[in-house]
Amino acid sequence: MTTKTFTPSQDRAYDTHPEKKLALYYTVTGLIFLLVGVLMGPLQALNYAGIDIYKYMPFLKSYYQGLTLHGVLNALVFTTYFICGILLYIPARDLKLRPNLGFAWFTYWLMNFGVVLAAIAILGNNASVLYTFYPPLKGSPLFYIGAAILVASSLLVGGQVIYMWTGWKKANPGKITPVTAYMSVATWFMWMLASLGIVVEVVVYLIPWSLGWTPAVDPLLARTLFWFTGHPIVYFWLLPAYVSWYAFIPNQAGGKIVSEPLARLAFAMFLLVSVPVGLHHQFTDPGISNLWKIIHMVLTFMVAVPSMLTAFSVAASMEYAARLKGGKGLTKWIAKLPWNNPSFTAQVLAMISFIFGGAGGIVNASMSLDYVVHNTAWIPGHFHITVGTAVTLTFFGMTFWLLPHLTGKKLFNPKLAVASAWWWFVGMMVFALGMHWEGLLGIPRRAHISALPVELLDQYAKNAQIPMALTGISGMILLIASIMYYVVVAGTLWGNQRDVKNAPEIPFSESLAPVDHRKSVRVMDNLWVLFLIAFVIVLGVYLPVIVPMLQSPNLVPGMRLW
Ligand code: HAS
Ligand code: HEM
Ligand code: CU
Repeated sequence: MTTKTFTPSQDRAYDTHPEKKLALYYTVTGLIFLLVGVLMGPLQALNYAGIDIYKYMPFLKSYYQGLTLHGVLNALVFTTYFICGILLYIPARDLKLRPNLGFAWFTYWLMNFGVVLAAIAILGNNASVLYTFYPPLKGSPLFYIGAAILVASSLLVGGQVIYMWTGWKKANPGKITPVTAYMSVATWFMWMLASLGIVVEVVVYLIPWSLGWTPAVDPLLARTLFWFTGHPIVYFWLLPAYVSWYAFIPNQAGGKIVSEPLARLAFAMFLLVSVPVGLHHQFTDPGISNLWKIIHMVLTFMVAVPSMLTAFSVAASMEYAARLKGGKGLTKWIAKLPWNNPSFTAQVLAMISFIFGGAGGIVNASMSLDYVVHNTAWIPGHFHITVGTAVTLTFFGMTFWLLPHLTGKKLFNPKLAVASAWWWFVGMMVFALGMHWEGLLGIPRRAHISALPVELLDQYAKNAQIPMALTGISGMILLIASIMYYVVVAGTLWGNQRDVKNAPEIPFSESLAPVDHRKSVRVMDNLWVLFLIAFVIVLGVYLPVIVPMLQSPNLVPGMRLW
């Protein structure tokens, strides 16, 4: 008789669901890149307080090398890894399907390869082109090739999710896609369409140009293709956070999704109108007709609508949960929410930051107001309470259940986790106040102002002492918040024993009412059709902008300013 030997507990954590390990690798790799990117942040915040410490940083050749690392690692690399981790794993579990693991690991390693190429270029100071890499700034080809591979890998992950979902539809004729899978698949469809611009920009123009195969590029065309993707990419970051707010927060609060059709509608709308709005980043660019700028502006206001739906719907789900627990009054019920749950708290703080981030976005979208704030410190103020908090802090909140769920290890020090969320939230709100204010006083973004000659810096500082001080202080608060958060992550991953049986499950929420019989829900389930309509809208608003650029190109050779 043979006795069954127990494998080390380490292996058993992934026995039932080997895709957990994949999700863990994707998300933790993303967090590691974020750590490097985030460490640049306080240096930049001090710059905006007029304090220059770059001379003490021998590993950074310039402010712009650090800023490229910060923007690329945080906004492009961290987000993509994290999203590929969760938006492959979560819909697969919702559909009760297993991804093709061989293929999924291939996409993970491919992504690593791409990021290493880009990192070699940036760390070698050969691609200090910032995360928008506008030509005629010309970086090493490794940077563009790496970026292309990063995007391509994410598309392969999305392709796998859409493929799984299509298989599920075939196997379940007449059934409605479960809501969490629906939201995830819609997000991937949106990204498939959104990424077209950057793929064409990089593959057709920038790679051949950086390799010296073509002598020049058209900066306006490149910028237009960039923002074709560059706006909807913000929804590629935001929608996974919305998945969590709609699908998990009601459960975490102790309630249900109050309106599932509304959740589906929000995602259907994002699929339709996220992309045809990119010109709101180019209001000041010459060479584009005002008519098309105005059309993109109006569509931008439309794409704010599903976010407003989300605000009311998610708040209602939380209120429902709180009232179930006896919460009363106009606002008193808020106290009944589980504020000691770090995952919940981080995400609700993220939502609150987004009320201000969204309001600022509407200001930016209004053409005449954008002229006041464009290219000033206001803009980084705006996006640190959107991507830097609404999204990042939501992802932090998700890790507080996800890492225990994936590894079977208890969350390390939940009180510290709650504190890290509050410190991040407060730090970013102070940061946003300082930066928006500096922007209104005319202080430019992307400016190494702390290295200016004293007389010039004094001119800025004369009016802006308070906001500059706020920005500097916020950088220190955020440094502390980051340390706290990473202690929790490291403590969870390396400091605890596994207890797989008691690990938390995915907090899928139930719906308050069944929705399958609803006609609107059935119509919205045709994501391929929505995708095709979105494609037609995009052609309609982009061809008239891009065709004239192709007809009269303004070609410029590259330059290296660093
Ligand atoms: Fe933006 C620039 C317009 C949303 C990110 N944006 C940027 C840049 C980034 C960025 C990175 O029109 C800089 C790019 C660069 O480097 O040049 N943005 C908008 C608009 C929205 C918007 C209209 N942005 C985002 C999101 C981002 C993001 C989301 C990242 C994730 N943005 C602009 C424009 C520019 C711009 C111009 C160019 C400016 C220039 O001059 O360069 C909208 O989508 C916003 C809609 C959002 C709302 C808020 C809804 C609120 C919710 C929270 C509810 C709270 C609850 C809590 C439930 C209407 C959903 C309740 C709590 C309880 C306790 C009960
Ligand atoms: C830019 C600080 C975290 C994304 C900046 C700037 C500052 C800053 C001061 C403006 C630099 C300039 O315009 O010259 C910080 C601090 C952070 C932090 C103190 C927290 C410790 C994040 C996070 C994200 C992010 C979490 C996204 C996930 C960006 C991006 C830029 C930027 C995309 C624009 C870079 C560019 O203009 O090329 N950050 N940041 N930051 N930050 Fe952050
Ligand atoms: Cu935008």
